[in-house]
Amino acid sequence: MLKLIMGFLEGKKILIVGVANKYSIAAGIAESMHKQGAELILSYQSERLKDKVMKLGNDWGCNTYIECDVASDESISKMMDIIKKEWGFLDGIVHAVGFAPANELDGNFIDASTREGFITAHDISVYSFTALAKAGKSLMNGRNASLLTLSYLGAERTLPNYNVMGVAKAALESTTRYLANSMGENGIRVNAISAGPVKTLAASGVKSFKKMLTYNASRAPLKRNISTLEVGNAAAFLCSDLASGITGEILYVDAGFNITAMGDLSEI
Ligand code: NAD
Ligand code: 0WE
Repeated sequence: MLKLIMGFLEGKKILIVGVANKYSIAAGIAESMHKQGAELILSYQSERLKDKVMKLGNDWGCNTYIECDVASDESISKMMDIIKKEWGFLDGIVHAVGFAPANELDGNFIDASTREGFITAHDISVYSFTALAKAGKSLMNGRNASLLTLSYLGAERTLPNYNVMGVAKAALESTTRYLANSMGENGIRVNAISAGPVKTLAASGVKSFKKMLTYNASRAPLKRNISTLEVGNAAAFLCSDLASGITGEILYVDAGFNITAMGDLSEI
């Protein structure tokens, strides 16, 4: 018997925001979505990243690349205009963007926190998700489209140095629920993945990041860290019609770390 093998994202057109290099979580997502048959458009933050992102995108069959600074409504709106011309519609948006000034992520929360840092972190890491949803809504209307963002356990628990990013991720998870409720009537689903720590550009320069990876791997039920492709596979599922009943959900891809409280006692 002839069996046709089709990816579960066949026919879906998806915008991915947040590829910087091959280590980016967004790159793992692009790779998995491409394998499942999605057509992708990649945006990049600035000219400086253009060549690198275009080289990567080549392997995922991309032929449209758009510069977009998510801090600017004008930049987002120009991007959506290009997508409208190129595709006419959109079946999904992946938001894999986060930023706080480096000095906010170093030291005791109260000492490191500033009003300016709070505003920047929330603008780039939280509001930008709503901004993309708002600007992309008309392109996604009535298509069983889906939005996805990336969160981290620091939204719910404190950990060293994550500081204002934890506060921003809590707001991002809440934003996921409000967007899900707001866009449900348009058939648009909105979800988040809470990923375990991965050594990406955003993690480089973070004090003791290697120690955090070791800590997580030793305590997680799976006794290891996760890969960007594992995040990508969950992202592909959530943005596909296989997840048609799921919205407003925060899905952990963290080797189970979040369910533990005491790990094992072998080191004590
Ligand atoms: P990354 O550095 O590869 O990706 C961050 C991206 O944000 C980059 O592509 C950067 O260009 C983009 N960006 C920053 N400011 C922007 C702006 N103004 N306009 C447009 N783009 C902008 O790092 P990553 O770890 O892949 O981060 C992706 C997402 O995953 C972030 O939301 C991060 O908080 C989240 N996350 C990361 C980890 C981890 O351990 N690496 C764990 C859980 C969640
Ligand atoms: O969400 C993230 C990355 C957040 C991030 C990291 C940086 C470092 C460089 C946002 N903005 C910046 N700005 C910079 O200038 N993660 C989940 C990875 C991460 O970052 C941490 C972590 C973990 C985990 C920062 C401190 C402590 C733990």
